[in-house]
Amino acid sequence: MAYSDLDRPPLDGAAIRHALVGPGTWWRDVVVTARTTSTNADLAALAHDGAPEGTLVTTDHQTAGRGRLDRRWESPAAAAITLSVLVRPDLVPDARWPWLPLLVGVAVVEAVHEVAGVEAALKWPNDVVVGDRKLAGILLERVQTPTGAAAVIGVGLNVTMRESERPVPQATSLALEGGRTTDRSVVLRAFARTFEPLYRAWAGSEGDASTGLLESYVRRCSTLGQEVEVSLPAGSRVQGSAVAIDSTGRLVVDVDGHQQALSAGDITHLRPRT
Ligand code: BT5
Repeated sequence: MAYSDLDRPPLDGAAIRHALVGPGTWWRDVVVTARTTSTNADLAALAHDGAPEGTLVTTDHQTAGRGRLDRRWESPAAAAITLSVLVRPDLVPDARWPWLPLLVGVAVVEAVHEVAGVEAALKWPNDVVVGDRKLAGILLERVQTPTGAAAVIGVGLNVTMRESERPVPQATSLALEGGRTTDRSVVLRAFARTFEPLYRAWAGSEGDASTGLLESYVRRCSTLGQEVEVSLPAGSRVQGSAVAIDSTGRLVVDVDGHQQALSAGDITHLRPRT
């Protein structure tokens, strides 16, 4: 490892596994690799081979990270957390699965607040932002496996990324935001600890977000109350004010007094309107 990367030690897989997996915890397995193309792709393959809910895959260097809609997620080696979590929410109706990436966003915001003191917010549906700078991205991929439908939820969180390494000008990292820790293991474990109870409560209520998740999400969502312009895949646009999140995690936009609910899967871009 280069001299300049002394602040980027590799993840200690055994220590993370020891901290997360054990009697009474929800986490079942932790897989840590030095390098891979995409942790989401790796975990989808494990899911096909029967990996249980509660499997977490992470890597020091992700070389072909996926974003939404075939976009890319780029992270310098050992400068980010790139992880994927496998869930099998068998009792949750399909219509409520879109809450999963929103729930993960809440866990990321809480974790970086707790261990790094960075106050992030959620840009609907699931960008984790500090001001208008993107700290983390989340990608949900639904997979059919021999034992039923599952979801692979990926998180890319910039930790020690420097200004000169930003893949896009609006990217930021815990280091750039003055986070009090940039130890990836510490942040990863905080995320895992925060995610577990949120997920258990949501899955245990059959995905009913009104039992707490909706309120937690709304409290951290910076999109609500904004004037927004939303681009849809067919090239059309919706302009209006973002007024609510509905029971399935859709954003409700008031367009000239007429309310329109937008699904995360249906939007290409969302921008504040100037
Ligand atoms: C996302 O997509 O934000 C979801 C990113 C999910 C990445 C994780 S990493 C672990 C797991 N394994 C994977 O293969 N993927 C997941 P989207 O909303 O489409 O945003 C992608 C856009 O964010 C790109 O087009 C860039 O503009 C920008 N971007 C790329 N890398 C970035 C970074 N490191 N920080 C901030 N912005 C970035």
